[in-house]
Amino acid sequence: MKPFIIIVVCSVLLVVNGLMSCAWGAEFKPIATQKTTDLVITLLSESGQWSQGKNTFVLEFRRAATKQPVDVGTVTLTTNMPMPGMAPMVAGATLEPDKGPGRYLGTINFPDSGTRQVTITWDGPAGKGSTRLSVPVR
Ligand SMILES: [Cu+2]
Repeated sequence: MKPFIIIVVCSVLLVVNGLMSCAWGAEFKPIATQKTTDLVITLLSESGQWSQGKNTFVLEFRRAATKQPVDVGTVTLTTNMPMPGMAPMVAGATLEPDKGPGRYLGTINFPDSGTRQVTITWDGPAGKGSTRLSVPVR
């Protein structure tokens, strides 16, 4: 009887463990990485790219020297696409702090594809700064 109980307990533990890694382990792939003097800023999403329509993503700030997450306080992300003969197409992200320092959850909506000039700003314990990068929307 005892080995049977052990097998049952082990099976239950395996199943529970599997379920938890599914819920927590949603793998995020990098969309783009930007280095500043002392920060590494990474945009991530499940697909590893931005596409036309609504996107959810993660924005992560790490200390360049140690690769440790760093709390940067208030963060903004805006995008701009210059279009010939038209007003530039501007879209901003909604960002909220995620679990843990230096990690933000964002949503942004792109009406069309094309490369965006992305401006990220931060203002908080790690100082005040901004950076720009190009990110394609597919
Ligand atoms: Cu456009």
